[in-house]
Amino acid sequence: MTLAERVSKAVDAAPIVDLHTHLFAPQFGALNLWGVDELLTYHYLVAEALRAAPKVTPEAFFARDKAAQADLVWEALFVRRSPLSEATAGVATVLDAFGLDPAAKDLREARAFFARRRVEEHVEDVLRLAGVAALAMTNDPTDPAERAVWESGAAPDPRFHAALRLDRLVASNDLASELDRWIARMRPRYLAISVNEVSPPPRAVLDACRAHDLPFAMMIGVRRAVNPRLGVAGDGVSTADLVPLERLAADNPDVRFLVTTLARENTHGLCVVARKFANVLPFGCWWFMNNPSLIEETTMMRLEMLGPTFVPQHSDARVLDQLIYKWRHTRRSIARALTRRYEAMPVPPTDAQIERDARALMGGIAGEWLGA
Ligand code: FIX
Ligand code: ZN
Repeated sequence: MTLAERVSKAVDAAPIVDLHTHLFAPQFGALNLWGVDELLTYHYLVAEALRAAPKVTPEAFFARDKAAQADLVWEALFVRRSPLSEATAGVATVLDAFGLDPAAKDLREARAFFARRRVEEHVEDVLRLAGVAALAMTNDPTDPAERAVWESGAAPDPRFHAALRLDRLVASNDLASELDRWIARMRPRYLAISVNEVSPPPRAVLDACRAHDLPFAMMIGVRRAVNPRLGVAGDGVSTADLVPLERLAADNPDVRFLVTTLARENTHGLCVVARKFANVLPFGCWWFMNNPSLIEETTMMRLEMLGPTFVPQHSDARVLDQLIYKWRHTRRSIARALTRRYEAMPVPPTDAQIERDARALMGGIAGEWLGA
């Protein structure tokens, strides 16, 4: 076997711990999204379809029901064009994994296939096909539908860990007691927020992290509603100043920070911050960074600057089936980056070394931070 083949084999076999998704355990009922209509109405694809079919206004698109939206996306991005973008290639990978034709002229066969699936068996099959052992959800108690599930006392599937999302909760009048209450109810593995610029979080957040020994995740660089007509597909990116992150890490050495940045231009700066502060863990290639070319480049850079002490990727999946493509595609990019670094070693790595590194990068380090 060549070095590249040995690395691919180890990366393919390593169990994934997915540090950030928007998935819900089956106990959350209709919040657990799966199937071809959900796949095709993913906001990444909505943005691409409205670009490819500019005569359809966003308002006209969102006025259609979900199946009609999916039909339009299929026609614009898969029938009239080849699925070359990463989001479209992902749908093709998922359909192919289920033995469906990614070049079909309509969605009849795919819809019939998903209609026959039972949710419990589907969850098992997707996790197995994706090689995912555990994942983190995004749990926002200000969302009425989600809140109702937590308040009913539901216990999620133990592979789906809670992550308490603060984007809206931070506006609470009595944040400290809201945090206590939701930490007790959800038992989250970390607290999280996505921001445009880094600014110090409210004191109650850092206090809660300390009191409960929970990491604080910051997702930096999103500019919300750059084009509000597109809804969740309308968010953009800007480069952030990482000096406030250095201060935060320096001032709070007893708090662990999980950090990802959305701008490619921030990737290098975040590696430098992480070299200075062991309490900062760079994770994932987020959203506009989740492209094979950028994952390979980013993983190479992180390996060169940090060694295997970071989490190369998270899926950010919103639809269960996306786990299959997001992780299949990512594995290829990570294996390529790892192979290139091994090629730089004067003595080739043993199989045991390759396996150890692959396991740490794909799930070991994320699992330690998640306590999974
Ligand atoms: O803030 C986030 O967690 C983002 O990932 C989402 O807001 C975004 O819509 C998304 O799904 C990106 O992948
Ligand atoms: Zn996300």
